[in-house]
Amino acid sequence: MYPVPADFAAKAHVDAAKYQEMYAASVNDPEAFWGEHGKRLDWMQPYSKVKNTTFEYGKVDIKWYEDGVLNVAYNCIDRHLATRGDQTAIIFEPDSPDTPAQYITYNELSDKVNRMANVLLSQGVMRGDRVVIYLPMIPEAAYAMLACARIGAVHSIVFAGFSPDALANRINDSGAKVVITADTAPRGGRRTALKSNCDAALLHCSDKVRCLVVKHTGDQTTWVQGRDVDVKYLMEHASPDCPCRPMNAEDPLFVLYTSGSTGKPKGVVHSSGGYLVYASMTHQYTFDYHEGDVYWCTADVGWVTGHSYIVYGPLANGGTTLMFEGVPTYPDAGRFWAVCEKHKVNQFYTAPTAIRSLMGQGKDFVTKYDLSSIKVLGSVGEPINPEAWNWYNEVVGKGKCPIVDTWWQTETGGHMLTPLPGATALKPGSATTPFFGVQPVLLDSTTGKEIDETAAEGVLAIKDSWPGQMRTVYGDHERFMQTYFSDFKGYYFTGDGCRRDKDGYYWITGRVDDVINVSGHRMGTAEVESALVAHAKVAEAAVVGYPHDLKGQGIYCYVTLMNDVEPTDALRKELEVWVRTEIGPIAKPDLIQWAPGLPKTRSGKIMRRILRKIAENDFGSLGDISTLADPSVVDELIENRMNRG
Ligand code: 6R9
Repeated sequence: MYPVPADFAAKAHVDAAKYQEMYAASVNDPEAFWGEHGKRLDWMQPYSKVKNTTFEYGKVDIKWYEDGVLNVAYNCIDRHLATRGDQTAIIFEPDSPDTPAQYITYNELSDKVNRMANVLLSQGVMRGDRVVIYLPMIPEAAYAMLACARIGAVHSIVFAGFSPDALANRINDSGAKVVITADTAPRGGRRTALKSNCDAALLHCSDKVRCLVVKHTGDQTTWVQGRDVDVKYLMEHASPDCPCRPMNAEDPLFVLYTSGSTGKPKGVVHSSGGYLVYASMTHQYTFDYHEGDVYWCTADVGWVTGHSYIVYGPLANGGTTLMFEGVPTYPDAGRFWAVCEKHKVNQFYTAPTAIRSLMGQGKDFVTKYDLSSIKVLGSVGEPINPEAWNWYNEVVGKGKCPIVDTWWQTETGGHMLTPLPGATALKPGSATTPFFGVQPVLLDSTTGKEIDETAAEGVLAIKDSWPGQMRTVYGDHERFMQTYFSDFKGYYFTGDGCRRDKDGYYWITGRVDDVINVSGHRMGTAEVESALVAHAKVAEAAVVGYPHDLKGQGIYCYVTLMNDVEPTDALRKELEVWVRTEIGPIAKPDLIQWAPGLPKTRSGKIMRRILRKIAENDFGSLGDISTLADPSVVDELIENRMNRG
């Protein structure tokens, strides 16, 4: 246990006693609690109703502040102008340390967002229309998000590391009118050809889709007359005034595609009012953010962490948020710490996978920088192993910065289980206790009953709604109910397994479904499988995760080839490249095992439990294999397993 430093607690927004008091109030009377905290936003028309939610299967319906009217961009920009127009809103740190940083004030942010909003209007984007954003980590990504919010359009960001196919699927599923991209994206000294990826994607989309191009590097790209538009040029000629559209609290702010255990990625829909209340409140309390602090989240805006904790939370709070275009290891493994020193970062938020990879490079990359400005360290995306936690605490935090291990999901909009740095004693590897208004429960996975004992293990579910909760799956409310509310009736099911210790602390044990977590990126094994079977030489494929030192989990593929195909190393390479191009570099298989047969039940269902065990090199405890149609395939798979360490 690491107790809260007394001097930290004294200055924090919330200490242990206040946490207890506020938490009790939040669950005893959510209506009153969230009614009060909803006032942290500026409303054009105040709400009279706070909470109207049901988790009942078949009728799931989630509404917060339902008759309130507001504009998200107004809350992130306009309301700050009178008091902090000249304060830096966004610090932009480019890929190369030799390129000067940009300090974008709230006044400048306002100017850019208004202009970009007018550009979108000029392209025919109307309230409720979807806009796909396929941009690198540059200020224009934030401008584009806020410009959409300003005019009531719904953005859907596609991570710039995704392939043209993945981009096309998302443009088509969301029915976007416009896609915003950049010419090329520098990262780690190399350049990704985003515009040409976009060109390839648009071959599979309606020819009505406009392509707005941010000329970021000035690299040459192809140009389709009548379809492609130079955003910066239009922004220069657009008016710097664009009125904020009054939006209902429940109008969608964005759709973000995320992987599930089955089928294609689903469009997670977030609201305007409840989402912003929750993102801004968690940002303030979890990081103990104070006026004037410089805050840095290293995530990409393509993930939910970038939405809530680079853009919406910090800007709604009138904060200074840092956007980093580069990678942790360029020009060397000291870059994160160089940037922390350079901009005197006060709160630093990253993923365990980054910590693990930097740990391996040695302490010197950290200790040569002055990190005394850092007050709070954060972790997100996957469980943090104690070695990484200790290194983060000792080498980066010098033992004086609380580490907030934040457990949450794309679906939850903001932090759900997390320490509050002035209130919660820490245990390395535990996301500790719930945020205000969150009622976690452990369910018995077979009976579906709540487990009452404090010390217990089960699947993690949430008992009642919170304002940041997703509202639906884009265009498929049935799938929303099926995915999250059907297995355990009356609860929101997270898909994670979890242990609760005798002190009531929560420890996430990992996904209990067919979702894997590779370097903090969430991926459905079904997506990788369908990419593999799309290859002409592949007959069948099964994909599972296995423990990987750096990535947390690696991607292990069992591949059955077509009858006449020879299994060669060249083919293995070909399949790796194939999956990379089908989905994106993050989905590249780590291990491919040729599988003449897969373990199936008599009804033809692949027994993934067995494949997981073999991939984990833990084949001594395969459990009952008697229901297999042909148990002998198992011996063959064990014999030729790829992970032997
Ligand atoms: C924010 C984000 C969600 C899944 C989630 C869980 C894993 C996230 C974690 C964590 C242990 C943490 N996860 N944070 N596991 N400790 N602090 O990552 O969203 O991409 O939707 O992933 O990530 O398995 O269910 P998303």
